[in-house]
Amino acid sequence: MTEKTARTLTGSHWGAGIAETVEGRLVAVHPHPADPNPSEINTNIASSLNGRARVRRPAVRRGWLTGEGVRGRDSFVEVSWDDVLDLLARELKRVRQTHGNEAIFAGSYGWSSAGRFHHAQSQLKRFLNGQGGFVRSEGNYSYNAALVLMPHIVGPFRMQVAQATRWQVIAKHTDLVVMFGGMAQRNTQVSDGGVAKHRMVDNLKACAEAGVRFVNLSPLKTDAADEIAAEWLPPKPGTDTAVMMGLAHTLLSESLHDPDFLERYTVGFDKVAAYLRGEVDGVVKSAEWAAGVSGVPEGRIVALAREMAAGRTMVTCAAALQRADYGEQPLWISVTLAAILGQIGLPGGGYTVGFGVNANIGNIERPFRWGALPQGKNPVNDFVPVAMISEMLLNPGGSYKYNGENRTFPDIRMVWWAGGNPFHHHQDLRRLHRAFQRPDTIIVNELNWTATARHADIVLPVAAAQERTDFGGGKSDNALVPMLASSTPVGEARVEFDIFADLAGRMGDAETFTEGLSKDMWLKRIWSETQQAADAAGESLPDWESFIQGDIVELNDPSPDQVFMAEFRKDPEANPLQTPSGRIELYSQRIASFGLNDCPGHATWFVPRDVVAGSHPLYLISGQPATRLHSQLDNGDFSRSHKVQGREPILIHPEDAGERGIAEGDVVEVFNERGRCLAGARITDDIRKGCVFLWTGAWYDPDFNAPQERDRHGNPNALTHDLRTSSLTQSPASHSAMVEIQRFDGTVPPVTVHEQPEFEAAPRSDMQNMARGDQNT
Ligand SMILES: Nc1nc2c(c(=O)[nH]1)N[C@H]1C(S)=C(S)[C@@H](COP(=O)(O)OP(=O)(O)OC[C@H]3O[C@@H](n4cnc5c(=O)[nH]c(N)nc54)[C@H](O)[C@@H]3O)O[C@H]1N2
Ligand SMILES: Nc1nc2c(c(=O)[nH]1)N[C@H]1C(S)=C(S)[C@@H](COP(=O)(O)OP(=O)(O)OC[C@H]3O[C@@H](n4cnc5c(=O)[nH]c(N)nc54)[C@H](O)[C@@H]3O)O[C@H]1N2
Ligand SMILES: [Mo]
Repeated sequence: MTEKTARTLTGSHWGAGIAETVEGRLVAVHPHPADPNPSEINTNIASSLNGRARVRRPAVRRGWLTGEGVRGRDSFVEVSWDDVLDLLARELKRVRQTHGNEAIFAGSYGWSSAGRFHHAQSQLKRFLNGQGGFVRSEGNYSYNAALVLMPHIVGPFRMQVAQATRWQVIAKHTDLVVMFGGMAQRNTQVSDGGVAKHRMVDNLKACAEAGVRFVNLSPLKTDAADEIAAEWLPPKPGTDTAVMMGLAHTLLSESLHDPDFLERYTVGFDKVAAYLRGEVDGVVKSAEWAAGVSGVPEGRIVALAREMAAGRTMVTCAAALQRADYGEQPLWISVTLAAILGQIGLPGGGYTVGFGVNANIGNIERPFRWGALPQGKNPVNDFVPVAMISEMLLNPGGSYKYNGENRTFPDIRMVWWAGGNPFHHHQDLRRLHRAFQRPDTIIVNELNWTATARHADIVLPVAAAQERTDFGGGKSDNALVPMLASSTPVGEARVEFDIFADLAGRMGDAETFTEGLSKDMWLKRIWSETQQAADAAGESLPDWESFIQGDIVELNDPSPDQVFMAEFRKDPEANPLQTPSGRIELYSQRIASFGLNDCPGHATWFVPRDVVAGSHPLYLISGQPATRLHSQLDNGDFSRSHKVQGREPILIHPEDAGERGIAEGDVVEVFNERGRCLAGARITDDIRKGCVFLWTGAWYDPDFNAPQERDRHGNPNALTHDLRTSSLTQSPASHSAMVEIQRFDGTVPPVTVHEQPEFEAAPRSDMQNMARGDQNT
């Protein structure tokens, strides 16, 4: 190593790493030596951080200055920080005075970067809370149906995740794990806030060595890790509820159910049983019926039901299943099926929603709460369910249902996003593009010129995690990670704290935001809160200076032998669930009382809406990418090395490809009534015939001159629908889209979104006439 080379620790949602800089420029992030299975996602960072797409200077949309143009298509004008903050302060004052804080939407959903202090949403929300508040969003894209449904039938979902049965318990006690939606190894690279040690593969290996058998019910074979040699039974997407009903019906008709468990721990079983027997809708939910619906052979469903009853069985359900039409149902029937088996609360038995959804669930937990930047109190009481963003912007004052309430959409004039990428994460992006034309002003804090930044009026360039000092701690991890700045911000990018401190000053009161503390003082304060929490938990942490200059601090595992719902099983009267009855609600009187026809009072089978419409033949699944976190680092070397002719890969079954004359490595066009995109063909029999699999997260790159504004890059949300799971939970339903696919024989256009947008020089007078957003209404 030369003197000009430095190595510092860095942290991220996908793991800690060693950042290597040469003369202050980040050149690589290497694996941390303590991590048994480090994620390769780190190898994207250096190339992405120094990539051509970085936002280098504050920028204003040209059309916003002139009162013309279309968001997402216009060019930008680069301006100075002083000018942009003056202009922003004027516009914020105008919106507040004219429309009130209820007209500001800063739900700002997104994963942002790890770090307890520089967390983008916390910074934005703290700033706006000090300015009179904003309309927030409720829930997440990951498991929203579970967040809203589960409290009615079992209890708070986040608690269920934190209390998941540990893998070492499963290795010891379980005979069979039946995995609906598999347990994708690629997804266990990631955990919100960080994961110091990737433990999942080793824990799965231990299970396989202990003789635990796995069945993978998923359209993608590789949703089960090689190590567990799972049996692959691919159902048609969206039919898991039917398969589980077929299993449940078999258990009942062969008297393999557990009447004592159902009697003591659940309510409403009689209603479910009547439904399964066909007494409600005339359809018997037999194995034969389930086979017809799902394509899983009848004989295998019957045999599997018997195998499940014969030993200790864990039923698992991937979060993906509830990110689909009627996504509440696979959750409810998973609980119902496990209750019928009667093993809930026993070591290694019952059900789990969330194994494989991140690195830590079932592997490790946080021993105490880490300190964090306080967000303050939001004076505005209004919210929208997270996936209703387009709906809200397109229907100000419109009414909608949510969790049994009738609610009204706010009239939003200003949208502010920091640390999320709606033009990656939301469904039906052409609709979102129309919705984004509505507000007066859209502000986006970004690292890169993503499609979201390109849809903004004001773009603020922010520093990346490696360009600021912070510390990381996963929400479900047992380690704290020093994150020492390894390079200076690219261009004129600034850390969010400095941006909001300056802006708060322009609004007349910097202190409400800063409390008179510098960044350094804030870090020490948050660390000292963390130290106090450690003390209370009987742990001790080093002082800030030794910690930040040192290595990862690993703490005790608080619950290595945890068994989900063990206390409830031991004594349901003393430890009731937080449901209306205190028991597992296989039938929910409360949900039934809402009178919703898309989510009645017990688990119910529904045919996905695109299947009913019948307009396109192939199921589109858009799971999480192995090579990055959602859209983050899409322009990094590792992510790009997996693209096909620069397009996102799409997995196609050989017979589906053959019927369409598509060969490996071809550029293909994927389309339906909502939109179209290009992608790169990867032909494999790991995917169920009749399904195609396009990874999420390729930066959306619409060609406004092409049919249906074709996305040149391969973002599946060009094709997904923007209907929610149901009117109970209003959750995103991205996994329920049908498409057609064809070879693309035209001239393959270059992907432009990894480059800078178009800039224009602005006459200075435009800047002085700013804050004329009213003309945009
Ligand atoms: N079709 C389909 N769509 C899906 C899904 C699917 O399965 N299929 N999955 C859904 C799920 S589960 C999720 S969680 C969402 C994820 O959606 P998002 O969380 O929105 O996706 P990310 O790519 O993580 O976006 C984070 C953005 O924050 C920026 N960023 C990073 N650090 C900072 C920072 O410090 N400050 C600021 N201001 N910005 C920063 C990054 O550049 C990036 O653009 O996608 C959802 N969308
Ligand atoms: N590397 C990496 N890891 C990640 C993320 C990432 O972006 N990159 N994102 C993280 C986040 S925010 C989340 S929420 C989790 C998401 O975790 P999940 O929701 O579990 O992940 P997905 O990849 O959407 O889906 C898992 C699998 O479900 C299968 N599947 C889809 N639809 C159906 C269906 O109808 N039936 C059945 N049986 N199977 C189906 C697909 O084959 C897919 O591979 O992953 C996390 N982990
Ligand atoms: Mo997620």
